[in-house]
Amino acid sequence: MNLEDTKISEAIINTYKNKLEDVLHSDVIIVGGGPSGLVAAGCLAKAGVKTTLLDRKLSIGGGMWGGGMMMNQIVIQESARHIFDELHIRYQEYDKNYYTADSIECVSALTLNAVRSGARILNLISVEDIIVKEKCIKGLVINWSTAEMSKLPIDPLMIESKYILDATGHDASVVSKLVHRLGNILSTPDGSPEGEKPMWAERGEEQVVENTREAYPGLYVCGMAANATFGGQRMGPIFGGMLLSGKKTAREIIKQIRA
Ligand code: 48F
Repeated sequence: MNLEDTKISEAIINTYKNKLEDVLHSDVIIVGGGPSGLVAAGCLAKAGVKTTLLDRKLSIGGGMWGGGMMMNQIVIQESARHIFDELHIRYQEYDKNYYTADSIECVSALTLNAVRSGARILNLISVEDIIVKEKCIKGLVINWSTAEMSKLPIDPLMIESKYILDATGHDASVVSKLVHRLGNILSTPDGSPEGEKPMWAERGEEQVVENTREAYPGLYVCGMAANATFGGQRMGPIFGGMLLSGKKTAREIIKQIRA
């Protein structure tokens, strides 16, 4: 069988172009493919919501790959075990309320679930700015991550969405861009990001779910970005709260879309 070099290029260029064109208009754009963003993507897409997930890195998975201090095991607690069961992720009971799982299996399963549920995932794309009209976030300004890294003066492209989900982890990078552009306009007590608080796993795990909500019209926060925005403790390599936060935000956005 013949294999033409340029046919391979043509296949990639044409099919990627279709993907990119398809993400011009989404119901929800999730920025960040860590555990919370991936769970949200899976739930939203499964519910028939047109979902796009962007991540600036080559690999999706955020901080989950490295477990704790590069030991690729993670811990979850009882309240999140049902999510592992739903996604057929294997785990072991270490002690009462402590379950361990292989972080590589977790990221792979969360990613496959999101993609197979119908979420469009684009890696190597960075969000560099936001589109705000009539006091509501309407979309994002994106660029190749390589353009961001090279610091070359390359103009970006724009994509639209009904809702944006900041799942960018500790940086809460969409929230920070919003505040950078428009000042302290968040739904926090003084309108500014409240910032992450020190390590306290038990509190942080509860707060990450409580703090998962709308931070500005059209902009939701989940995962560590929720604790960075609404002020929650950090919790390290326990991931139940991240998974529950992803589920909660998907539920809330679906409710809004269907209202
Ligand atoms: O940090 P990250 O894994 O987010 P998360 O879902 O989970 C946090 C945990 O991993 C861990 C923890 C658990 O106890 O504390 O930290 O809150 O993933 C965030 C993803 O967002 C991407 C980044 O590459 C990472 O994969 N990201 C960040 N800023 C941008 C971005 C941006 N401006 N554009 C695109 N992607």
